[in-house]
Amino acid sequence: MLRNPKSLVILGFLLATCSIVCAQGLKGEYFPNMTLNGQPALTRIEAVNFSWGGASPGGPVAADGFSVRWTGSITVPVTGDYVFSTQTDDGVRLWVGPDLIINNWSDHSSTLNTSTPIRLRAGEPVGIKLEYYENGGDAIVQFFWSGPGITQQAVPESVLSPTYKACNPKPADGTVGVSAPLLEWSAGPTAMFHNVYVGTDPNLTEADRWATWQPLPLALYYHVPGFTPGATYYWRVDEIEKDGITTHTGDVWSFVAQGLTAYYPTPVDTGSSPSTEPALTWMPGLGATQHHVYFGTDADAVAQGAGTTDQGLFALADTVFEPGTLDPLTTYYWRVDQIATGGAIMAGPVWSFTTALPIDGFEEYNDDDNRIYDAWIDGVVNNTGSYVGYESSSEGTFGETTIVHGGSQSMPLDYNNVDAPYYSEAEREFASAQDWTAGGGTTLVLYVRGAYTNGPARVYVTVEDSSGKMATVPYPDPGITTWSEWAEWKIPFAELSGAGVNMARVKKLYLGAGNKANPEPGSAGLIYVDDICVVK
Ligand SMILES: [Ca+2]
Ligand SMILES: [Ca+2]
Ligand SMILES: [Ca+2]
Repeated sequence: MLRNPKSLVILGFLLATCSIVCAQGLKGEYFPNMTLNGQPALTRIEAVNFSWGGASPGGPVAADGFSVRWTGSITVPVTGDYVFSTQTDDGVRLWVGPDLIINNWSDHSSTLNTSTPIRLRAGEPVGIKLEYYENGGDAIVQFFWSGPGITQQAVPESVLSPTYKACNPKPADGTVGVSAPLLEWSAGPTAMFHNVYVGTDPNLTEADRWATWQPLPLALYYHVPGFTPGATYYWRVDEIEKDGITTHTGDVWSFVAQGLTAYYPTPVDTGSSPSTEPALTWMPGLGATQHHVYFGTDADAVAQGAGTTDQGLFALADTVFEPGTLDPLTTYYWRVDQIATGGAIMAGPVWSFTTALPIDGFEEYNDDDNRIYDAWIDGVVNNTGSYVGYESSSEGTFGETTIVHGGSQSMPLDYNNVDAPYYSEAEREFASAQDWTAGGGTTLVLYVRGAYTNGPARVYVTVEDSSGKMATVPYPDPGITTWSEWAEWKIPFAELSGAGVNMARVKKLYLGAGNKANPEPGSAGLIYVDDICVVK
């Protein structure tokens, strides 16, 4: 078990350094209409200095009939009077703090609008909201300032901040092997106070609050004695404005403290391996010189270091063990002992994982006789909005070779629901019916990843059995297409067999975006799929 960090004592050192500013620019949200309505089709961080002409501003946004809202704050370098102006085609309105200082919300050709002077104080962030729409023809939006020593020019991203949240965590989010128990971050631009939460569960609660109402400067440090070696910690900093009420809840960050013995196994302990050819990895603990690995299907034999489980010694830099091809839906046990200077052995804990029944890990596809789009039929053949693989091959495949969940390939699946038939799907038919229940399989698992430039879309899986019975399961959150990280998607067989599909006779698998039963115009984008498998 992990130690409850509440029991740790905070020595509590908070040091001021120079004012490190969080990610720079404003947050731009692009809407596929002229009224800033609904979900943004595109979100990005940027300064506002665009002359798009007759072109689209990017991503799925059309060249005409869109609107944008930029939000965040500005921090001026010198106290004084500042004048803001906008050059736009078409409509614009600008707020600085609570005040609407430019308002020309109408169709017009490129026009300069200028505010009256506003007194701003150095180092004190002020909220910015800039709204804009483009009707037709050319599109221009530029955000200028002038002030003490500054002639009229585009407001640079260095004085803009898109967020009020804490940022720049150190250790960086996801760092493994943290040995110095020091937490650092940069404050949000309007923060006066900070609530700090640290725990071993990602769902941080009030019980995990370490510090309250810390009136701190912009760059912050917490010194924390004695992390539990090898444990994963989650932390979050909530920023509170000077009214003491307005709170900007931070993102949850994590890190793994360095272990005293081998630690941080992958697959995670008691987890699963989507592949039956896994690479087992670990991190060396403090003072390791080499490792001794044990592996097998008998937990007791691994715990005792029986000869049948002995995989020999591994050099310090060689923290990978590849056991070869394993049986599907089988639990394996392994142990990594650490050998210290002088030969002392520090036995590791016995870890376990269970293999899945792989359905498609996309590893076998090439650019010759086994092309990914020949296995996964796309819109070129089925006339939906899908496109599987890339236009041209690289590294011997039309698949994706950088953004992968497992192995060295995943499937890029382009969807375009802007045009009829307003849904996009790829389909794979198995040569013979597959028994997904063999060996005790109960759940279909796949991994899906999007990108922030994508439009939101309902992603779905359809399974069809050998008698033509089909069932469709959508991912619960249409935002999944906009997440730039892998989402694990588990579909219990009951959701499919409940609709009459015989999971012992699976003939076809479909992956799609949109709603085939009730198609409506939607967005476009590119998602990745990997490690489709069945688990117990
Ligand atoms: Ca226009
Ligand atoms: Ca236009
Ligand atoms: Ca793969």
